[in-house]
Amino acid sequence: MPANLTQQYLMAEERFKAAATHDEKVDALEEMIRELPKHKHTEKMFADLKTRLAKLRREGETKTGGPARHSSEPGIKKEGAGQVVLLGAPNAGKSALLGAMSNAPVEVTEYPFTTRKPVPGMIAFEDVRIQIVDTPSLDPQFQDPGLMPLLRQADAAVICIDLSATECLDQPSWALAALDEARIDVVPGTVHSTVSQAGRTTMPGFIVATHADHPDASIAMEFLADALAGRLPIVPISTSDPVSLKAFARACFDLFGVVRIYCKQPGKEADRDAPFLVPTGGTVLDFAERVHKDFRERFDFARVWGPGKYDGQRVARDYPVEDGDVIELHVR
Ligand SMILES: Nc1nc2c(ncn2[C@@H]2O[C@H](COP(=O)(O)OP(=O)(O)OP(=O)(O)O)[C@@H](O)[C@H]2O)c(=O)[nH]1
Ligand SMILES: [Mg+2]
Repeated sequence: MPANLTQQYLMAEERFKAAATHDEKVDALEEMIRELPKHKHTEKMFADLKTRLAKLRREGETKTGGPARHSSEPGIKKEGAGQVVLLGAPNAGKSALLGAMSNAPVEVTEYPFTTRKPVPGMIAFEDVRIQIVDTPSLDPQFQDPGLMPLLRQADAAVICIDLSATECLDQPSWALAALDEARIDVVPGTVHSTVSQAGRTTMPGFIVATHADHPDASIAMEFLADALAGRLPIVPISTSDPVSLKAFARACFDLFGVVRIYCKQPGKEADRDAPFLVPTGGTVLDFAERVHKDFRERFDFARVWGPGKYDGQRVARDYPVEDGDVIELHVR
């Protein structure tokens, strides 16, 4: 069966042949990859095009002594409770996930290499906003030079794996290998992102398994769990399943290791709009300090409302706070 190349593909190919500069060649080749009909008979062509693109991008890098173009600039300004960078193979569903949960101007297509620069967006977990950054794909043959620097300054990483992809079981190992090469360890739990003396970054994260609505997704999930052997938790999502998206938002929030505390002024209702975030295991004094920098010094006592407490219970400075507590501060 012929490859049945489309007019758009052939035009991109003409553009590639006529390209005079390196950037024009990369642009045209990226378009050829996007426009190539994807089926069994074009698999080899697809692989060849990707190899050519990787080679061209490497050449661009050596000539200019740095990333030629489309590189992710590190340092997206952080907003909300924390910043989570979404990483993953071309077409894994990174942009679709952020698009389903926010107003971020992501581009979603059925073709690989669609996202060319990082796009931040704000998602909600209940009353907390979390910043998610969509990124250009992590490709085994080519890595955007700005991607790992961008990741290093984030609070957490989420690796996107497509449960409907034939190579879904290989995706985690090469994503983790690319991270290892960049001296980044993504670990389960709520560790805060740190850099060791040897220059290795450790940050919390998990795997988000997309396309959970695919007919073979549950069996793929079982194999994926076996392949990961508990190294990272897996959160399955489908962009069409709001319950799974909510679970994703909670999993992101849980990475930050914080609890939500609501401030109440004497004689008034608690301010439920904007909780203060206090590290898990923190005390009333840690909360007081977040309300006002002088309150650590001026703290007298506090009253607490929350599950399992007497309403308005009087507590001292070392009282451990819990998620959802309402606290009224009394200062000298
Ligand atoms: N059915 C289904 N389709 C999905 C899901 N997530 C993503 N897709 C589809 O998968 C395709 C690729 O999604 P993208 O979000 O563009 O993938 P990406 O990882 O951003 O791809 P690049 O930017 O090229 O790296 C699109 O056709 C999406 O509509 C999902 O949960 N279920
Ligand atoms: Mg994308």
